[in-house]
Amino acid sequence: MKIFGDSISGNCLKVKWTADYLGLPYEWIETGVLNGETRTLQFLAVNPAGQVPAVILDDGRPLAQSNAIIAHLAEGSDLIPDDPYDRAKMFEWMFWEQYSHEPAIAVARFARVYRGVEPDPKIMERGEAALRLMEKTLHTQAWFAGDRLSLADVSLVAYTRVAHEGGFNLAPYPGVRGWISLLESALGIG
Ligand SMILES: N[C@@H](CCC(=O)N[C@@H](CS)C(=O)NCC(=O)O)C(=O)O
Repeated sequence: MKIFGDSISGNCLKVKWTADYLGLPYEWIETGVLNGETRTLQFLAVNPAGQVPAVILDDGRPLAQSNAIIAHLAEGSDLIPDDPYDRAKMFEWMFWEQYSHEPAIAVARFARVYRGVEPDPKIMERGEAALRLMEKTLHTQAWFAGDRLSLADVSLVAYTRVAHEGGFNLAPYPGVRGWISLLESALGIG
């Protein structure tokens, strides 16, 4: 498998961490979002949307969208709960991550770290709301879906662990900080 990714991107790291956790062999092809490498004709043939991550599977078929890729890689593994309700909860959090978490927390980080500008205050409010919901959830459970590590955690931790780079203070979220440490050891990262 070939993974096209930019190492600065949490969406791309989700794919790397999932492949590493599952022991899947791959070739990482560093594809920069800041230097136009996602817009070359060669890369657009892999993902016409011009975004990383994208993979070319062993049989030659391409796949994009971080959460779709990790769902495919983890098919049949312990990263996807067997129980249908827990599995649906996993997807619930992964869809929420893409609509209500990543567009605030990753976008704030991109603005501050890579564009050198202060994020829109509305983005910061949205990010705080996402962190509050995660904190509340983690008061009553250790993992986001079921009773063990799943793709919901992998997906959510990617940008949560670097939320401070976007200007979010994680001090008021002890549950989130504890969960990040748990994830970092479970995935062997950080
Ligand atoms: N929803 C997509 C987001 C992909 C995305 O926005 N990728 C960014 C890097 S994190 C990118 O490739 N940006 C370059 C561009 O849009 O030109 C996913 O989860 O994979």
